[in-house]
Amino acid sequence: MAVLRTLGMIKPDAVAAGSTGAILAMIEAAGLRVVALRMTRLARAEAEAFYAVHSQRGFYGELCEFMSSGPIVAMVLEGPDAIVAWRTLMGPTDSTKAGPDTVRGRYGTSVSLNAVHGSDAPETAAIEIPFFFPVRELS
Ligand code: IDP
Ligand code: MG
Repeated sequence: MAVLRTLGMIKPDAVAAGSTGAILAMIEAAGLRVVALRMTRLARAEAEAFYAVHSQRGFYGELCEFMSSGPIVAMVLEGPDAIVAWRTLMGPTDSTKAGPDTVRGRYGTSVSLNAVHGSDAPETAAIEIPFFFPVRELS
């Protein structure tokens, strides 16, 4: 398995709930290495740009409103097959269908308020990582 990097986010619902530390503990316990980390906020226009791929979906407005509603934690995670490893740990998009050992199963509440984000492919990670982190922060 190749060592890869992926972009993760702890979304406004989970940050507001005080679940940031518990989610980071799950990430580290799973053997993913945190190589960059920042608490920040997305302006509405930044959320729209980050999720532009979903702009034609019915939930796009709701999604961008949610993602710009409060602080988020952005991070770069590294490890063997990190993109799949992080999405497996996250669980499925719909938190109500996520297992108890997944982040969304523990900290998400619905299909929209689902606690975390993860890149879905190497090409996506290659766009999403520099959205948040300059190269000098990624050593
Ligand atoms: P993912 O985060 O599991 O990759 P995507 O399909 O890429 O899921 O959707 C991006 C985000 O949009 C989801 O994480 C969730 O917050 C929101 N979302 C997805 N589907 C729905 C829906 O049917 N209703 C409301 N929000 C949704
Ligand atoms: Mg996605």
